[in-house]
Amino acid sequence: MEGKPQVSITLLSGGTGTPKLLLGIRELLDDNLLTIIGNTGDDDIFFGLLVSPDIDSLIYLFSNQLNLEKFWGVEDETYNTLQQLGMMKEPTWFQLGDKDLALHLARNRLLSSGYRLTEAINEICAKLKISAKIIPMTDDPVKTTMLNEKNERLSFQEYTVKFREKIPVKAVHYEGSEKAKATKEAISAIKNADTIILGPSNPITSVGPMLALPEIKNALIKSKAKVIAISPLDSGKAFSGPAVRLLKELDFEASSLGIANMYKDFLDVMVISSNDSELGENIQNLGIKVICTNISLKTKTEQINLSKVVLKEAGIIF
Ligand code: FO1
Repeated sequence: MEGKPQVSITLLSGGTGTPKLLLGIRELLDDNLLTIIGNTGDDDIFFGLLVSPDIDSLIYLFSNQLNLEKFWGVEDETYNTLQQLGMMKEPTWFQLGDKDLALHLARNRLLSSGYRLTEAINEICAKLKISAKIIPMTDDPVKTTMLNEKNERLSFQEYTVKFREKIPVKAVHYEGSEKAKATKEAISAIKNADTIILGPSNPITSVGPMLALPEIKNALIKSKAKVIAISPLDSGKAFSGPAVRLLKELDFEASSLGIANMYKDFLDVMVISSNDSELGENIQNLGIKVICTNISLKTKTEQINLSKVVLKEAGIIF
């Protein structure tokens, strides 16, 4: 696109918050300038097929198919397969749509023929003519699990979808993260970025699994790029999802300051809500520059305006 700047931007993304920001960024920059490292801690196997919700939402977003009401799955979806499965008394609590299943089948075929997860996703993106780079944080299995009061470990999807985030959580584990290696693609995306953006994603369930991979955290610490995070909290409330509840249950401060503390080893700039401006001084005392603005991403105008704030701070637009 003419007149749009040429830089290299790497984002770390979960499933809903960062994709909303990306809708704004896409209005300002070419997709081919963007590399997105996606969380795979939410991944799960259903009917033998790997489902990778955060990566899949990015694939749907960049191929202009994302359901923008739910921010997961494909628009104009149907559920015939699920209905048939229900008739056979198979579990149907996780709503796999017919169109969505096609992605899981395609990925399964590639994985079965020896592709790494990164390569399978790359191949699917190429076929869908996606010019942004979508990279999983690891090719190895890492599973975010929630420990309930009976000391049972629930998968992230069981916690979120089956139990609607309604059960108390004693601990969150990123199972497999001790052994998993970050992908070389993810590390080089961090190393080669001019700007790194942590979108307004849940620090425990979206960013947490990525930071649990020591190579990713160390690459962020060593990076010479400006690292900018957008808070997912406004006045102590999350725009979506269980961030506040989980932060409190796990004894973190459920505020933008609490999140700044979690990211302080590598963060240069934090964008927080104007409603939270009183937290600014304490965040600055952590060595992090603070920008106060409207961080709501409900409307297209808000998505573009917040993207402008971030890209201006990065020196990418003026
Ligand atoms: N979220 C739901 O609340 N209910 C569902 O049935 C559901 C199905 C689903 C299928 C595929 C997919 O990629 C995502 C899906 N999600 C569903 C969203 C998902 O649970 C979470 O929103 C993400 O993991 C969080 O990023």
